[in-house]
Amino acid sequence: MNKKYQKMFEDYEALIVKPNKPAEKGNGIFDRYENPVLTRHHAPPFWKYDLNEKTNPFMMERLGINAVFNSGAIKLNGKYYLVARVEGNDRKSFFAVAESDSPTRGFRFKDYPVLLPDTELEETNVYDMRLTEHEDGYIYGVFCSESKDTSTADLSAAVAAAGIVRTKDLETWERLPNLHTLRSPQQRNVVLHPEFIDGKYAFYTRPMDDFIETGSGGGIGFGLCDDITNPVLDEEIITSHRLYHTITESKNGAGAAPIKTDRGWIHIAHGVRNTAAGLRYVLYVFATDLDDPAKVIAEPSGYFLAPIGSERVGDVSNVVFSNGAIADDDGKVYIYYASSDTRLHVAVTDLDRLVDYTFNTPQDPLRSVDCVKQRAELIKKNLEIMGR
Ligand code: BGC
Ligand code: BMA
Repeated sequence: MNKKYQKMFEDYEALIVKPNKPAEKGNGIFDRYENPVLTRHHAPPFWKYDLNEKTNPFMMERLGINAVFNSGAIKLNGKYYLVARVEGNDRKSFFAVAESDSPTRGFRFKDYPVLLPDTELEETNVYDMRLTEHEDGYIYGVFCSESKDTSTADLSAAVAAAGIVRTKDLETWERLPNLHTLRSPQQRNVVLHPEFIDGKYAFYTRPMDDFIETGSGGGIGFGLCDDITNPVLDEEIITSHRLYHTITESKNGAGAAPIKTDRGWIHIAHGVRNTAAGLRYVLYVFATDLDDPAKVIAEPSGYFLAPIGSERVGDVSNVVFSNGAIADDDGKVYIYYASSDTRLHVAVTDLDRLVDYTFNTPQDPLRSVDCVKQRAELIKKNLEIMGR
């Protein structure tokens, strides 16, 4: 191989083995890690360059990679796997599996991206896969399957639906039909619940009237499906609602598959509000009842994790988004979140902290005047402790 390519491969290897450590200033709730776990530079050079000097004398990238971000996550046979959204310079996304022995560093993509069975002929783009290890024995991947909306003259009109694949080894993927929701024309952010509910498959949905606007869609939905090989949902009950003047005012959506704790199912979701500078995406947390995963039993006030510093800047700035988390055997919880649709980070917490955060953080009182009262109570108690 040409010398320049050798250097490129060395740099790539150095990036893959780069150490990572918690950033210094945590907030007690979680610790961010310093370096992203996946970036566009983690795409192997042989995905981008033609390594043949004759056909590529100038060593050009022939098929560039623009970004590596929103990733599903799972631990399997002692290894950590991310199924990332990889976006080419052509704006099309695809999925690729990265593997590591560590949850916070060392992720290396398999030689080939996932070659999805081409069963949805109108599908133009795919992204944001949520992985669920279901009690039926399969690992499911539910993702957004986007097609052009041909019913209008608007060139950018699109239809979002939930695509479904399943696998046992993250190598061979069986594609099932897209989820059909009888009452919602569009769907994004659909997640499969890991257990049967009343003997049925249960999905978290995000009903929406339009491609971008949720319209009458009131929040994160929940519905049951009899047959996963012919997936149809009728009723979608709203679990976590969108609310005026909160972090979920414009939209919200499920993130990683919910984490089971002895107090309830913990959901790491995203909330979106609109601003003069565009949509702002943050992560938030809520818990639902162990026996009735549609029933919200706790919802801490405000955001759990918001974009800070350099996370705020990227292709779609002011965004954090998560569609994968791993609850490890030692009680640690790794939350994989992407910033500004550009790169993927990890934050770590543990089940005890997550449960404490979820059940002991006050709720949003929804009005400034009550928020000040809430804070004044905290200050009063603290001043007593401080002897003032
Ligand atoms: C993009 C997504 C985005 C969605 C809604 C899609 O075309 O690929 O990243 O979330 O539009 O804005
Ligand atoms: C959404 C998602 C993400 C993306 C976010 C911000 O609707 O589905 O893919 O991270 O928008 O652009």
